[in-house]
Amino acid sequence: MFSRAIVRQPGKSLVGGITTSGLGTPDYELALKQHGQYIKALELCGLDVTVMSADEDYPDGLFIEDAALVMPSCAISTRPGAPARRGEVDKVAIELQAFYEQVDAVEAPGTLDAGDIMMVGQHFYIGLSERSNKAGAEQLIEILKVHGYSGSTVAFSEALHLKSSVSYLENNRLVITGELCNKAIFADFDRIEIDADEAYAANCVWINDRVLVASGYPKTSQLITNLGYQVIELDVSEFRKLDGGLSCLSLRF
Ligand code: CIR
Repeated sequence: MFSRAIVRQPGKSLVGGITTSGLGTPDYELALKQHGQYIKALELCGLDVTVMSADEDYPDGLFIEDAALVMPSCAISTRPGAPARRGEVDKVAIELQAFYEQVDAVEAPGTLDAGDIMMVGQHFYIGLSERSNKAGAEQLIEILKVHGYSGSTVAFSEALHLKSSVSYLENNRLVITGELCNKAIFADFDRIEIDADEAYAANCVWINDRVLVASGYPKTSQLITNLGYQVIELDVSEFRKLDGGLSCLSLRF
């Protein structure tokens, strides 16, 4: 169960965020509104939400998930793969110091975006992507071991982050799409496979037996509802324009 979340407000500079989507420039006012609805959904799931103010120097700073890995007993600052995002981690680490005695950190030459890290109980799957390299994953695994956790790597190429294409719903269940469906490392999970036309919705978020799902993906929403979860649909159109999804918008612990 999670009890807390940290989010970071979008700044006006989000219009200059990194993107490959080709979906156009995000609308700041609409992004703020969608972000507010996201916070309300986290609260509905029972979380105490800390809202960090926007930092205009970092257009992608609202995608706070990438800046740190948080779990019950420790927190780890990442070293984002995109140089323009590297400075995001400092203020997030300061915020985390309110909740953790110590915040560990991934260092150069390692790079790691926490959107590439999926927690399954005591084990962490770490995506090797354009953003997260082997050195970053190896450092993370060493830090995790100290805290009693384990980690393994998964190479992929089709998506920005590992969790763009796979989400853990607890109970040994994965929502999964694309090339990850064929990875042996995920073969023993019960898998909800998402068709290519709804691939974006594979990034969903389990929080205390509710699941946040992007609105506009009815097949995915129905599949997850059929398994007994309470689905909360949220419009994240403005974040999608920057290749971001639901999980990227918060740290949950
Ligand atoms: C980026 O390219 O870094 C941002 N525009 C999107 C980050 C999305 N984060 C995530 O999937 N965890």
